[in-house]
Amino acid sequence: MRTVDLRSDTVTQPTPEMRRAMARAEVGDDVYGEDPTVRALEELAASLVGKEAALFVPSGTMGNQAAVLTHTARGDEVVVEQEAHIYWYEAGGMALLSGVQVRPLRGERGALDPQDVEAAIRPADVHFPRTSLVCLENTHNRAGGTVWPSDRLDAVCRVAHGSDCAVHLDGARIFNAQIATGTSAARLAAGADSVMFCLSKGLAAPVGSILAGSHDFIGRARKSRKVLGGAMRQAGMMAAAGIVALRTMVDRLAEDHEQARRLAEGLAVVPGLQVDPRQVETNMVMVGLKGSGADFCRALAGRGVKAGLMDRHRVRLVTHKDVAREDIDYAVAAIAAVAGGG
Ligand code: TLP
Repeated sequence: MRTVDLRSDTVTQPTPEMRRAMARAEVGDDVYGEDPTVRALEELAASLVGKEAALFVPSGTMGNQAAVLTHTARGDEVVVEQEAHIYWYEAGGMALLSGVQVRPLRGERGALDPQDVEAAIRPADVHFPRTSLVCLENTHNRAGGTVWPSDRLDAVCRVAHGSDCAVHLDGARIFNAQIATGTSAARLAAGADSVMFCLSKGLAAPVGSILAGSHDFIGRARKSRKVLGGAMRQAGMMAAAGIVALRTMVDRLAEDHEQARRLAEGLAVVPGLQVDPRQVETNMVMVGLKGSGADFCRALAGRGVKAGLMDRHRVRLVTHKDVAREDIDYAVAAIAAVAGGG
C-alpha cells in the first residue's frame, strides 16, 4: 500500500546533497565559537532575514523560547494571537521558563489587529504587569498556513514599538510566506526585533532552526540558549544541512503550494468535507468535518494516508517535498472514500 504522509512538513527527509555536506562538514566546538560551519550558517541566515546576527538552535520551540527569555523579565506580560504556536504547542514554555503571563488576542486568519494590540498593551501602573513583548506568527500554522498582509504586520510592529514593546516573529515557515507573496523574508521580518525560522520543515534539513536579531540581542540570546541546554558542540554536522537547505530548498516551496491548491481543489467537491481552496495560501489544507477528526485520521491511516488532528472536527494536511503528484491524487481518492463512509 502507498503511504502518503501529510501530517506535517517536519517529516521531510534530508536530501542526498545535505547528507554529503554533513559527512564532509568542517566542525569545531561551537560553545567556544569554533565551529566554522555553524558560523557560516549563522551568517547566511542573518543575511537572508535582514538581521545583524543569528543563532543556530536545535528546534523552533527553543528558538521561540530563547527569544521570550531574552526579551522579557519575570512577571511581564506577552501579547500573542490566541491560536499561536508559541501559546498552543510549546508546553507552557513561556510560563515555565520565562515566568511571564500571556495575553491572548483573537486574530483574523492569524493576523492581529493593530488597534487590539494597542489596547492590550498595559500603561504603567503599579497594579499591572509590564507588557514587554508581542509575538506574531507568519505563516500562521493553526490558521491554515496563512500569510500576514504586510501593511498589517508593519502596523502591529509600529504600535508595539510605540509603547516600548519588543516584537518577536515566529517565522517557522517565513520562506513559505516569501514564496507566496514575492516579498523577501528580510522585508517580512523588518519590523520585528527578532525572528525565528525553521530549517527542518519544508526546507527539509534534519534538525535545527535559526533565531536572528541585532548583535546585542543575539549575544544575550546565546546565553538563553545555554541555559535552555541548547548550546551544542560539533553542531556543524547539522548546520551543513541547514546551509544546503537555505541554498537549494527555498524556491521549490512553490511546488508545495501548488500541490496544496490541487489537494484542496480535489477535496472541495467531496460531500461532507469543508474545504475552501481560496483559503489555501501556502502548503496547508484545513479540512472541516461533521464527525470526529480522530476517527477520520484513523480511517485514513488504514488507507496509508496520514493526516494531522487539529481539533475535534478539523484535520490538517501539509504538502512537502516528499509528496509526489500522484500521492496527491491517491490522497484525494482515499479521503473521498473515507468521507463517503467507505
Ligand atoms: N510545528 C509543528 C507542531 O509542533 C505543531 C507542525 O507540525 O506544524 N512555530 C511554528 C509556527 C511551528 O509550526 C512549529 C512546529 C514550531 C514553531 C516549533 O518548531 P519545532 O518543532 O522545531 O520545535
